[in-house]
Amino acid sequence: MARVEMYATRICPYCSMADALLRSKGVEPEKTLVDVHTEERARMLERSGGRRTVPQIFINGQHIGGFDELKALDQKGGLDPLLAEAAAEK
Ligand SMILES: N[C@@H](CCC(=O)N[C@@H](CS)C(=O)NCC(=O)O)C(=O)O
Repeated sequence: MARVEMYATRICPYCSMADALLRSKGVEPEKTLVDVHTEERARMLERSGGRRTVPQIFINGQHIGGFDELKALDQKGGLDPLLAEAAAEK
């Protein structure tokens, strides 16, 4: 099973939609709430190449983008194979 990370905030409709899509695939994303843990926002910007909106989603460390990109990836059939990839051993 892949490791799915999601930078989010507590009130965020796009985060909720991303969460629902991932859960529909049986995946529970590891959430980092950047409005609670504000020090993590800099890390999100660094990892996402400067993207400021939430969510920012990573699958096995690969930056996917926000909800729109996640949904587009699913619609072209690319999400399921990524989610099926095992997370790298740490
Ligand atoms: N196209 C983006 C839209 C994300 C978005 O607008 N998120 C809102 C929160 S739900 C946000 O970050 N707003 C703050 C901002 O635009 O700076 C996606 O699909 O993720």
